[in-house]
Amino acid sequence: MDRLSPTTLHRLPASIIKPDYDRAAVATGIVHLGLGAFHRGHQAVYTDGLLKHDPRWGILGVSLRSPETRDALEPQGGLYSVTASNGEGHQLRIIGALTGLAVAPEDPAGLLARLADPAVRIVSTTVTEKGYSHDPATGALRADDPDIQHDISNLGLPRTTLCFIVSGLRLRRLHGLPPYTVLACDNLPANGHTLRGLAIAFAELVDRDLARWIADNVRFPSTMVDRIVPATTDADRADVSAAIGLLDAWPVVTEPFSQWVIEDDLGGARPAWDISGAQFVRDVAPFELMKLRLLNGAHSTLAYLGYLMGCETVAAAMSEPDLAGLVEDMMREEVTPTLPALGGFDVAAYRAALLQRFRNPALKHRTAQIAMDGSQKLPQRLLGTISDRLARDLPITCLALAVAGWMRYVSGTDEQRRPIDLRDPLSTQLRALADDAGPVAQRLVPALLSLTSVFGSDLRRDPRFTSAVETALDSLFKQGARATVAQTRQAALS
Ligand code: CS2
Repeated sequence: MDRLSPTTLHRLPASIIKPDYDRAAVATGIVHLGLGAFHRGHQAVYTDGLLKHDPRWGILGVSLRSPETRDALEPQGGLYSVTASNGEGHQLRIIGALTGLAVAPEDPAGLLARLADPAVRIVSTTVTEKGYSHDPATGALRADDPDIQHDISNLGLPRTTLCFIVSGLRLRRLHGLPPYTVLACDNLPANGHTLRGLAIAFAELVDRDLARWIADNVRFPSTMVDRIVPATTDADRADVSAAIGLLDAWPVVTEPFSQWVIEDDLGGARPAWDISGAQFVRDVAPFELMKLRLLNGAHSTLAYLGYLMGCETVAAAMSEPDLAGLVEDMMREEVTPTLPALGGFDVAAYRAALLQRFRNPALKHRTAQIAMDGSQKLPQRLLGTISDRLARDLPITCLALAVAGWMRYVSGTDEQRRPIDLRDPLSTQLRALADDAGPVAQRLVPALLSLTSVFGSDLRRDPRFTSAVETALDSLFKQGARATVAQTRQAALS
């Protein structure tokens, strides 16, 4: 089968949406760090819709680790397909926004040179929670991280996102160029603000003047990003290639829904992404909180408890009535009351839409994929909601079970005693704590709560929290996830 590429593009059926602009005339105005499926199914799609009107914003897509995506997309001239499907129908679109592909570790100095290109006005990131080299509970830089330590003395050969951003800015300052705007697109609260603090903290370790220059001159708007984009599977490759009659080695399969809310603080470098449906707003915080606590909080709950119940995907977890009911109750009763009012926004409709999105049978979104990196996700997805509720002395029954679900998951084996493939930057520590405590809630809960980078120091001292999590984990160990979910749901309702 021939490859999808600029020379075969014309062969595609008319029903497939194709780039409606002259790709040869597109300049590279954005360097994007973290070229995963999410970026290609989200920001790159918004940018693709804009290039006809403004060709300054092509994207150099950078992988920070593996060459896989570059190797797959280079022979395709950067083209790939995005399939948006709700299980009943689907729409296929070819995205042409990637003007270049790079693999950072292969040539870090070359990437820095690109960052110093005056045509580049935005550097955006989807590097996942762990890519920020920070303590998720406090937002503080992990200055002792080995890669950060390496970067402090090798500014010209960065390994970390923070060093690429800061070293790129340093070069621009040296060359008398204006800085770029840094656009964080990860699921972190106040992502832009957080990244700004981390970039300045990193810069302070190497050059205080540079740190001040960054603080005074560089914009770091926050954004709320939302689209469910599971990792691409071999089945996706085969299905998409059959549908388009050309081989697409790295397609994106996603849902029709997409949302991007951007803090309107991009300075002069402001691509008109609103043409493609993005919203520019003064304050992103309420949107972020709503999305992180409702969508991502529910996602992680479905991931841990669903995995333990033997569900491979989110859609399968949603077909378990008690689990779907528990998540719905949690969103309505426990999460929603902690959210600030968003004038005129219908939260009940948003929740209903989320449940529908989770049920999308076209998405093979693996519970194990969402379960990854829990130590970096829990604080903003579940623990913040819990702290807010405890401050108002409100019950946390479902939320505590979700946290216990994570603890059961990191204990290392599933209910059939099969090993769980634990992927987490703290996996060594988690495994050691779990091995030491054994499958005993009264030991494992305090052991895991000692991780202050995840739990901070207040929650572990709050008996309302510790006893709720202990009770839930004890039941998960003794009765299993299915019975615990059913009983917790009954208890929460009564
Ligand atoms: C998911 C998110 O993998 C995960 O942890 O919860 O990637 C989720 O699909 C997106 O945030 C949806 O916008």
